[in-house]
Order: sequence, then structure tokens, then C-alpha cells
Amino acid sequence: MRYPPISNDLFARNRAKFRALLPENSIAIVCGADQVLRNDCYYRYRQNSDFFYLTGIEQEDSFLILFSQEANEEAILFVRESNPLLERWEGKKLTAEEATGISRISHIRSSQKIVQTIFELLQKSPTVFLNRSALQRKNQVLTREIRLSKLLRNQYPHISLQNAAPLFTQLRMIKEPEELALMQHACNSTERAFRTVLKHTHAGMREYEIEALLWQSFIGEGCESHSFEPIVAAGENSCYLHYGKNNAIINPHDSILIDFGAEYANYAADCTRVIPASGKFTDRQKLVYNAVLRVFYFARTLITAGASIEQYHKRVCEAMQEELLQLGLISTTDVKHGIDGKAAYFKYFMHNTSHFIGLDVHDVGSRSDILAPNMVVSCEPGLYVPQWGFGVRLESDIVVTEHGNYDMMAHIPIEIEEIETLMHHA
Ligand SMILES: [Mn+2]
Repeated sequence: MRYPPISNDLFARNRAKFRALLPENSIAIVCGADQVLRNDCYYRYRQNSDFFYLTGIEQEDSFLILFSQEANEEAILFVRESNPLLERWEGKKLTAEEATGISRISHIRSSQKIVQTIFELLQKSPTVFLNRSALQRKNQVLTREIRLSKLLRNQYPHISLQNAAPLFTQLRMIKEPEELALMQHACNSTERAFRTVLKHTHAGMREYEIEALLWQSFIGEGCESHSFEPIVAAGENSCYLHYGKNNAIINPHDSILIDFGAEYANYAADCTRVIPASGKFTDRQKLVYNAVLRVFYFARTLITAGASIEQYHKRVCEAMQEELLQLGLISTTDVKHGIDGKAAYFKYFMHNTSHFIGLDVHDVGSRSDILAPNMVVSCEPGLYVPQWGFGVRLESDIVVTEHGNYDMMAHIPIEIEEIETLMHHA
């Protein structure tokens, strides 16, 4: 771990909340992430977020069984059994005591016993919850959960297999104070990386040199990684929403869209800022930038308890439509008749304003959900104008509170004047 231990009280509390949702006489099986081979070595391991949420365990080949509330036992945690040869190659693995210390689960077994244990438990608990989210089914490789559910269906056709995904969604959407603190840490690392970029960016660089600055800053201060593949998009590349090549040379008149975020203790930050290669935006870039910035400020005020993401997105689109009319990019006739069968604004603003953030950068929760205190969502309006050769998206991570919200990235420069001043300071 690259972070100070997280209080295992958090994981115990998360399990208690989860167990309270399980019907009597049922169990939930939660699988750690698979290791994925890249030739004879593995890709960097990242724990499954649901598993981490309930245990704090980052080690590969781990499983968890949770019992419903009325059971005498809370949980069994399965961890990889070590041996001298494995340790010679990979180093120390968790002892049972260490696994208990991290998770506060006292009953630890070897991962080799997982199938046998499940089969024993099925005699008493014929209802099994397994995460079978739509995303799991989208994966080209069969996930552990899908493999396990096939096995259970074959061997125990009488049991009732239930989907645990809605339970995880319900719980993970509302962040505990410890989680908000870890997310704030990720946001602060994201800020420092951005300030480094402001200091060192100039025309003639390649986009990946900015990516390298972000890596250096994140890893150098104990973040595990980027929370997603960063987008560093100069000039017209910024019109591709999920551009990721990051190869192009940055020209003097380019604006550069950077969509990036640190992952700290498995929690994500997600930020987008746009900066001028020369240190000064062109007049046209300023016009579009400030239009998006006004919509950003407006959208942020709408992120409050009781609001539905879908409905507030509609109001953001209306505000964007006004800005597009002012910019002359659409006409009142376009507004009336639409463009290519869609609302006129969609030609320039074609994505949603918000998604949930947490252990995953696109965290559990959907557009139809109603916002409640301690939910965290992005706020990211954007305009993409290929005929002018650039796009602008501005994004911060917003925490819903009892009486409004706060921006975890309020300290990351966003006003044109501040960005230009910091770039010229170099
Ligand atoms: Mn985002």
C-alpha cells in the first residue's frame, strides 16, 4: 500500500450496511479481481472496487462470503495461501493476522477452499447474491462472477441466484466521511499535477510530454496511478471526446484539453481543464471557454439534494443553447427545427453533464438517480467546434451536501486570467 492504513471501521461499517440489505438465509459472494496475463507476466493489478469496498484487501486471488444479518457469523475472507517459491518471486503475501487487521474480519481461510466452502453453505442458504451487473456481461473475458454463477447453476440448479449489483449501487453512491477524505486527497494530487503542467507546458512539446508530467507528479507523491487513461488533446484533437493517442505535436495557437485524475487509495479524481499552448488564449478560444465556464458555474449550482441528474442536465442544455446562439454557432431556426434530427445544441454538446465518481471514475449510479447528501458527481459541460479547430470541456468533482454542495476541485485554476498568469510565471 502506498497510503497510510485506512481505519478498518470503514470496511466493517460497509459490510454491516450490506448485510442489512440481504434477505434472511442468504449469502453474498464477492470476488476479488482476476489477474490478467500479458504474455508471461500480469498486467498491473487493481482490486475489484466492490471487493475493496467491503474488505480493504488489495491482494489478488481473494474472495469474501457475507452472511445475512440473522446469521451467527458475519463473514469469511479468503486470501491466497503463500509458499516459499511464490514468495521468492513475488515477495511476502498477507498473513491471516494482517488480513484481519486490514479488514476487521476474524474468520480467514485459504482461497483454495472457496468452492468447497460455498458448496457447504448452499445446504443451509439456498439464496446466493453475486454481482452480475450489465458491465460484467459486457466483458469479453468471462469474469469470476460469471464463471462462478455458471458453476453454481450447473451443480445446484435449485438455488436462487440474485444480482448483488443493485445493492452495491445503493450503498456505494453515498460516500462515508473516510471516503470523501480519500477522494479529496486524490483531488489535491490532481491539483498539484495540473500546476506542474501549467509551469512546464509550451508549444513544440508532444502531448505525451504532458502525460509524462502527470505521471511523474501522481506516482511521485504516492498515488497508485491515473484513475483512467488521461486525455491530452491539442487543437482539433480536443474535439474527440475520448481521444487517447496523446502523440501530436502541440502548435503555438493550440488550446490543449487535459482530462485526467489521480487514483489514491483506490479512489478516483476526474478533472478537465483547457490551457493555451502559448500561455495566452486566442480571442475565439476565450469566447468559447468563457461560454463553457458560465455554463459550468450554472450547472454546479444545480447539483443539490433532491435533483435528478437527468432533469438538471436538461437545464444545462438550455443554458448551452443560449451560449451557442450568442456564439453564432446555431440560429433560432436551428433551435426550432433541430439539426440532423436532434436538438440543435447536440451538434456541439453531445455528452452528459455528470456521472458518479468514487472507487471508479465512472462510479455506480445512473442518470435516473436522485441526488442525495454525500453523493459525488462530476460537473463537466463542454463545447466542441471542429470548424474552429478546438473543443472546451471544464470538469470538477462535486460533493452534494445537506444544503447545497462543495467543489472538491475549487482550488484547481479554472479562470482564464489565473491560468494565463500561472503559465507566464514559468
Ligand atoms: Mn468525467
